[in-house]
Amino acid sequence: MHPMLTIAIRAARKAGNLIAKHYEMPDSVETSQKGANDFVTNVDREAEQMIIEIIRKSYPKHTIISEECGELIGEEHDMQWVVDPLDGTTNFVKRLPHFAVSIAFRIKGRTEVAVVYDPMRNELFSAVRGQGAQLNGYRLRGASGRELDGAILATGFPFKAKQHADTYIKILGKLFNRCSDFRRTGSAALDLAYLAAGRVDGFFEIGLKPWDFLGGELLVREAGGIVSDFTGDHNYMTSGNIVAGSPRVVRELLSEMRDELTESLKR
Ligand code: 2AM
Ligand code: CA
Ligand code: CA
Ligand code: CA
Repeated sequence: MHPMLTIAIRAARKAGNLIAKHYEMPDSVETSQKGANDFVTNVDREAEQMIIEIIRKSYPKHTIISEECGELIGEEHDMQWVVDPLDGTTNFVKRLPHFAVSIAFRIKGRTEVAVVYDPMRNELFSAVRGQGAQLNGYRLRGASGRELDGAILATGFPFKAKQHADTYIKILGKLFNRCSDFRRTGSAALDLAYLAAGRVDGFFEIGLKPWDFLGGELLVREAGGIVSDFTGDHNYMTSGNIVAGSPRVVRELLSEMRDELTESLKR
């Protein structure tokens, strides 16, 4: 097995088990607010520390970028771990059992290894660049087929960027005429993993952060799908605007969205 995959799986499972344990003991969860509609708990931070410790033990010189503690720059800046210790904190806090650990390993900005782990269902999604995506050891090819007509689309509402609410709702309305239905699960990492597994047929969201989507991005690509920004380009590392699905679904999504996109969302 790819050595970094071994570490990513070990870290994701260990953090996931901690999260699941706290889920069973709600009294142990302390929630605080980071911003409007944006929560963090002691469990996010503990899980993050566990992951950092496991990575550091094997690769002390690598750089780690993680949601709660930002960038820990190592001597080897080209070797980067991008970590979301708990994606779906709002679900976790509300005791809705749908959240995950996401870990991506990148060399010079190219993702080599990805793991998204759902500890409540014990589902481990993993991918190595060029070697395919897997769910608990079974090969995934979910993102390779399908068209927009009749598709199930996962999305996230721009809960933080509410200045984009009107644009977002217009896009939603247009897409609703084509697709069969939407899912809004509260975990972007799992949305992308589910796309790789064929549980949904497309995904789009405004203003995500690299730790939300880098793990899921490789899963989608290795399952036959593509990931793009709202202009059909690859600027989503800065914009965080993501469209994903089979090549056909992405093409059709982009063409439906084009007229509704405001200038600020094309950047
Ligand atoms: P987080 O739980 O790691 O913060 C996309 O919707 C992403 O936004 C989620 O993956 C989630 O990542 C984050 N998010 C933060 N607050 C949210 C909220 N109130 N509702 C949904 N997602 C939220
Ligand atoms: Ca968060
Ligand atoms: Ca997240
Ligand atoms: Ca998080």
